[in-house]
This record gives sequence, structure tokens and C-alpha cells, in this order.
Amino acid sequence: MTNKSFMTLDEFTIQQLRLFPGGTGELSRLLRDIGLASKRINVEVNKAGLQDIIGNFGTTNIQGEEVKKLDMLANNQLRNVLRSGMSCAGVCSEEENEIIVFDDELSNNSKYVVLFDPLDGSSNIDTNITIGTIFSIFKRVTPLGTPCTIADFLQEGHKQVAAGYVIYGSSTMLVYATRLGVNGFTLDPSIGEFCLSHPEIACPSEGNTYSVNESNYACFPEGVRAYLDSLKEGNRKKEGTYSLRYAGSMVADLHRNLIKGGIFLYPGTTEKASGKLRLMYECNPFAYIYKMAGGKANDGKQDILNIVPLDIHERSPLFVGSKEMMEDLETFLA
Ligand code: AHM
Repeated sequence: MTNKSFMTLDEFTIQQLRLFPGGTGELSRLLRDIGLASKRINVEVNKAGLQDIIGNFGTTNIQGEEVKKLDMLANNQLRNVLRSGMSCAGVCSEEENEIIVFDDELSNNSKYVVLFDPLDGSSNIDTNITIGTIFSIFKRVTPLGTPCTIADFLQEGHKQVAAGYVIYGSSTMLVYATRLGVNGFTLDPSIGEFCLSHPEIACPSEGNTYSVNESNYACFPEGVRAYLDSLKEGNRKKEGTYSLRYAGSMVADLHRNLIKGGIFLYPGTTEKASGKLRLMYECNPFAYIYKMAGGKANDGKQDILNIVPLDIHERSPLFVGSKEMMEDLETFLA
């Protein structure tokens, strides 16, 4: 096999910048910073079993969930790298109670704020199953030169300027979307760079896979149950039936479905009407990525990207996937 030369993440973002002559390069710098933080997280994830970083940190987050040591480590890496990069005005993390305003001269003059789930699927850490980092970037609505405020973060998903994820799997990949499209970069450990391996990702309009925690079936809304029943009967599939694939780590499930086609469902239940997933750190970024790749996402009633957030930690049901599978689901939910 010959070694092809792949463009690095930095080279790619600089090339994209050339399409916008007035661009300041701030977004490119932010993506570089997120890339750097995730390379550091990747190192820790890779040797987690060899260090005392598996298990609980000993606290619970604002959602009442146990915080893992690696959750905290990843959170601090992202927060610190983004703070010292000075290309964003502040951040907001699933693991922090409040927004973090950087409030120094350079940061106050930055156009962007970043939201992230530092380590999604963290209940899988202890068993070496694929986990990920998810991020979302908004342009500020408050004036440059002032510290950012909560209003900069509480924006509808369609106002994201970029969103992406890093998947710590059999290889480590960074995938991000802007209105120019969705591109995937695989970490080449020999040079320590993310390299463009999956240019212009398009989600197939149909797939063979559905991903859902079916143990909650009895508590799902009727339309969701009817849709799942139809999948088992083959639904509109011409041959065979669908396969259920659920890692319990949404980055893994949604990455597979993005590349191969499929649908992911995390509905509300009779006990938890809004489900489990967080609008700002999980639903919005993936809804944006799928939309830019030709897929769709909704909460059962409306496009995820149109939800007006009221709280940085609010939850939402999530249905996201290949366009035709989503349209089919919509007929059951209607
Ligand atoms: P986390 O933020 O505690 O990691 O939870 C989010 C994860 C998602 O990655 C995954 O899709 C979901 O929780 C799985 O939940 P469940 O175990 O209820 O199926």
C-alpha cells in the first residue's frame, strides 16, 4: 500500500478561510484549539486502564449524575486550551453548573462562544467502549469588547456556525460541520495531526440500522412504539429487516449512522418526558451535523434546530438520522 498525503486540519481550515476574503481566522483557530485539546484527551483515554483515572471523581454534576475522573480531565483540557487560545469569549460545559466567562481583553474581543460535552458516553469508560467529545460554536449576540453573557449561549441550534465531535474509537477522528459541509479527519498518531480522511460527508438517505435503548419500549410514546414495530416487520425495506445497533454512546451510534445511514432515537418516556439527552451539548450539535450532511433531526414535534433554549442544561427528546427514515418516522409521530 502506498502512503497517500492527506491535508491536515490546519491546512484544511486555512484553505476554507481563503473562500472568505474578509475572514479573520478566528474559527480556524478555535477548531485548532479543540483539535489540540482532543489530542490531549485522546492520550489520557488511550492509557486510562494504566493510570488511576478510571472510575468516579466523587462528585455529581448539575444533572445529578456521577462525574467520572476522565470527564473532569477532559473538561479541564477543553476549558484550559480554549482559555489560553483566546479565540473565544467563554465556554459552557455539560460538567459545569454555570457558563465560564473568560473576561480578558483578547477574549472579550472574540466573536465566538463554545459549548461542549467533554466526554460523552462516559458510563462506558470503565469498559473500554468508544466514547467521544461533542462541541457547538455560536457567534456572540452581545457587543465585542464586553464579557460574554448567558444570552450568547442560549441561541437556537440553527444559529450554530459550526458543530462537531471527536470519536475515540479504533481510530480517533474529528468530524465537524459548517454551512460549507461536513468533513472528517483521522488522527495520524505518527505525526500527531488530524488529517482529512472523510471529505464532504453525506449521510445516505436510507440505512439498515436503527439505534435505540429498547428496554424503555413500554414507556415510549405510542407513535415511537408503532414505528419500532414497523421496523421489525421490515417497514418499507425491499429486502430483509433492519439491524438494531446501540452502543449506549451516542457519538459511536451517530457516527456509524452518519457514514452508513440509519436512525437514532432517544424519545421522552412516561417518567421523563424530555428524555435524557442535553439540547445544547448533544442534540443541537448532532442535529446541525446531520442537517449539513443531508439528514434530519427533530424532537418528535419540531426541528431540533428551531427550539428556543431556556436553560443551558435543558434536555430534549432526539430523533436523528437519514432523511427518508426520518420522514417515515414523522408519519408515525404525526
Ligand atoms: P452521558 O452524558 O452520561 O454520557 O449520557 C449520554 C449517553 C449518550 O451517549 C447515549 O446515547 C445515552 O447516554 C445512553 O443512555 P441510556 O443508557 O439511557 O441508553
